[in-house]
Amino acid sequence: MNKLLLSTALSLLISVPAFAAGTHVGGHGDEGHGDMHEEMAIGMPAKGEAVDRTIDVIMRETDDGEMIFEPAEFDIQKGETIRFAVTNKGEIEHEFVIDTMEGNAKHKEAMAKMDMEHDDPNSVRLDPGMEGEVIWTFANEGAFEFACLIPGHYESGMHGPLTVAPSDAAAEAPLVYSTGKVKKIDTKGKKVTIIHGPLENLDMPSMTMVFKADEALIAKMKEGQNIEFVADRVKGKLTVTAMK
Ligand SMILES: [Cu+2]
Repeated sequence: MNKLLLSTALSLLISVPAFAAGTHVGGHGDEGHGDMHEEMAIGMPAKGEAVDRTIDVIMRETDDGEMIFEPAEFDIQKGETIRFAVTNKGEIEHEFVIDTMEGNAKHKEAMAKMDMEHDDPNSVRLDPGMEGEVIWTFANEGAFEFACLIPGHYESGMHGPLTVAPSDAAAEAPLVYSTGKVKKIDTKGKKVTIIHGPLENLDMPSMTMVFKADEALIAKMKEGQNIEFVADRVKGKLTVTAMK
């Protein structure tokens, strides 16, 4: 019983410095986080020259009393910069806002108390017959929403899903493994010499070459070991980027 208590106390003691170290790492992370605040979860405003594609958006009322956006949904790829060319073809004022669902819900609540006219880069408000635009870079994957937050309009149908999917670029590059034998390891220089088979992704034949590799990968290698690895160009240098 006493032994058990003792070992519990010991493990608590041991876990304290580990926790402190974890907090420290978190502190460093926050420095990077500062930059993140400049963009919203849905992304950030962009300039015209960055536009990858334009989506025409129409806002209008229907004969049966609904208010709609056309199209009714958007599918976007992460990293795309979109120009929403918005036209109000209705008889009353409308707006086009893109945000998270929570962001729109909060904003809508505020608008219900007081009809504010916003001039945020993630929105455009248009009188009947007018045209406007929102140019936006979708930096994050996720399920977002576009809406008109003028009181009553959301409820009349003016909202729809905006889905940001992973980019094709990320999907179309599966890892290509090559085979090889580790000839020499230079831990200090973070280099490894590999007698390798063809590097198909780099269009290179079998030979013996020196690759850069990070410490974690080098720690997994032994001279004379047969390996399956991914070779790629990183900053112009042949690098081992993964290993089985
Ligand atoms: Cu509206």
